Amino acid sequence: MRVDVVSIFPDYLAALDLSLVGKARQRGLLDLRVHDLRDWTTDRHRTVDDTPFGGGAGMVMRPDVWGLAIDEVLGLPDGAGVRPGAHLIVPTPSGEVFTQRHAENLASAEQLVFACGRYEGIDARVAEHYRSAGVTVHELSIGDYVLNGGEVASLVMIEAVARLIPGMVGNPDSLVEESHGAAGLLEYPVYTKPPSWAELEIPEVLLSGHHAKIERWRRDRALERTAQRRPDMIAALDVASLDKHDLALLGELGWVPGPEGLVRA
Ligand code: 6GU
Repeated sequence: MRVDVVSIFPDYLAALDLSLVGKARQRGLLDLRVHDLRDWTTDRHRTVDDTPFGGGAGMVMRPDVWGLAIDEVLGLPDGAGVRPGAHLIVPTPSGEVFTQRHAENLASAEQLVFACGRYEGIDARVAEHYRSAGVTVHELSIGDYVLNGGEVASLVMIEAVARLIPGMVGNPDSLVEESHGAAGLLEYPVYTKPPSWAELEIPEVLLSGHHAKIERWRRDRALERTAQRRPDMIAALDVASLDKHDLALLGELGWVPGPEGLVRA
């Protein structure tokens, strides 16, 4: 996969040399290039922003500079045309919320281009223009809080996508049961050695070697934890995916089947 990140603070992306993403780059699974937006400015001051039309606080990033940058990283000036597998991602707190489903879909893309805005954001014509040109454009937020720019959000999204590229994670089983996977539940609590620590013991069942009981215990803890921390995820469960034990436990926790999924009793 090819990933391009365009930013006025390219040093922010240095963390992508580390850990799993860094290894994927070394192994050639990921061709990741970080660019300085100011390389596409044409004036002496290397200006990337200006005041907003209509007035108001802050500065807006200029579409002309962004257009030159994005055309070049997409390979458009060569006349090659838009790669069908190219996605333009514009991190913005006013975007759709990025989820594991976005990460899964983006993991099979040929190219991802991250356009990191600062200040009050990028002139809205940039997303509109590339959409019209046939590029798949995603305006994405990483959650309901405000960051100073798209760089950290891009780091988050690149890590979430890169670990799903085939051959990236050492043991693909570790992708199966994790939180926000297909089951729609948070992950159960996990334990390792030593078996006694700070006067806290490991739940007996995990030492029993009884695989069916362990599996049931873990599912119960996942259900309880999800009901406690993420009731929105319980409401979104497919009732048909729940067995009678699940439904009994959820009933004790105050959730009952309604006409469109589980509702609070
Ligand atoms: Cl993608 N950008 C900024 N600036 N703030 C955010 C965000 C993105 N997602 C959440 N907050």
